[in-house]
Amino acid sequence: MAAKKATKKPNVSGEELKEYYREMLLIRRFEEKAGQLYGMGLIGGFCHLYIGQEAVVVGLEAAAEEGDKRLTSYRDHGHMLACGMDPNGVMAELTGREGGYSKGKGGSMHMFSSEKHFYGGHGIVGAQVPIGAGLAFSDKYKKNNSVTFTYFGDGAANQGQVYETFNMAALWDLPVIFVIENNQYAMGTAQQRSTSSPDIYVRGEAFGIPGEIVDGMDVLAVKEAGEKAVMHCRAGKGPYILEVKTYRYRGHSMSDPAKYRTREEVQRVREERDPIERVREMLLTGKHASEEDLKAIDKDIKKIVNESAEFAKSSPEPAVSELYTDILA
Ligand SMILES: Cc1ncc(C[n+]2csc(CCOP(=O)(O)OP(=O)(O)O)c2C)c(N)n1
Ligand SMILES: [Mg+2]
Repeated sequence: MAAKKATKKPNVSGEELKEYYREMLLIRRFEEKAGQLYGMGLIGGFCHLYIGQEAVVVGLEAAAEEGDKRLTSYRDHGHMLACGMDPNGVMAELTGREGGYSKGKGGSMHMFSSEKHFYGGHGIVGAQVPIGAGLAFSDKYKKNNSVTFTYFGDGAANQGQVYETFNMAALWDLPVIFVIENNQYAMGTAQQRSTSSPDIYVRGEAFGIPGEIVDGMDVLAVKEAGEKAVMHCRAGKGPYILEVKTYRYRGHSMSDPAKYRTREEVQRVREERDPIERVREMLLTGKHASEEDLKAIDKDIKKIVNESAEFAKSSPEPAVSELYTDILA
């Protein structure tokens, strides 16, 4: 049973590092923009931001190959952008417009892309976990060597259906990577108030599922752990658990009063562990990029994000007739 922390850095080129910087920055700026649009009343309903956790999904996507699948909870915009979904379609969905991925009828928590193998977007805590094992079952059945990244939170890890899924996934050696995005809080409840052990991945031991802890603020550590997990799954050895220790900077959702933690706690993580700053430093000190290069990337990202907001605002609301389409009765 592997129980070691992933510390060794994988070798990546300056170009790859720059790409991870770009992808993490896209998620952060996109979500900051979504936060603004929410404040302006252009986004309604639930909206859960991923800011702070960017290295998790970017690192794991770097370990994925075409055909691999992914699905997650309601905190899902980062996953969509990282797997290559179009920022315009995501922003238009957030604002409930026709040009959105679910034609404006799903909103933040309910977007899908079969083209990018993104299976949601799930508002019910833990609901995506058995679905992820189901997708992995289909891949195993078809013998296509794909893996499914099934993301869920520390809070979701206390759901019963997670353990029913662990059992089946282990029993049938399903190619599924369970990614526990441990951001230390489930809404306003700190992990130590809800969870019996400081590490969650150890629960896999009861089912014979190996796992490990990963520093989720370090995109390279995440990528390396992801590659190991992917290799395990593709070799037909069954599921793997990655417990990625991360942190969300924003509230649980846009309506979070944030009374359960201090500002200083958040500020400390931002200053000492920020995943984007970390890569920025590496790029500069390793001379893979100059300040000018990084400014050009920032500018490019800003343009993409602004365009997505413009696209969203100019896309019409869904027609009334759409109320009766895509409905399962
Ligand atoms: C079955 C169910 N119970 C409760 C809720 C309300 N709820 C929404 S998010 C959440 C916390 C989940 O926390 P975690 O799994 O750590 O994910 P995070 O929000 O930190 O990403 C709860 C209890 C829900 N949506 N579904
Ligand atoms: Mg959490």
